[in-house]
Amino acid sequence: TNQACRIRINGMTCTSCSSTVERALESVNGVERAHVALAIEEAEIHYDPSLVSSEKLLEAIENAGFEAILIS
Ligand code: 9UX
Repeated sequence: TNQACRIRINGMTCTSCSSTVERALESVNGVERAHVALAIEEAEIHYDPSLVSSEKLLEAIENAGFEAILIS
């Protein structure tokens, strides 16, 4: 793993929401670790760019039911 990105997540209102997103991200092949901060509505994800792209990470969040916007 040698890449990290930050994603803004809209629609999370409780810790179950943020846990759901975290699990969704960590289940994606190529993701090493994902941290979702509910208070600031952001995720930081470390991943292997040869296996997965930030676009796929956005998709995983959207599929879990939340709006996702790439920050960096
Ligand atoms: Mo918490 Mo989130 O009760 O979709 S799980 S609001």
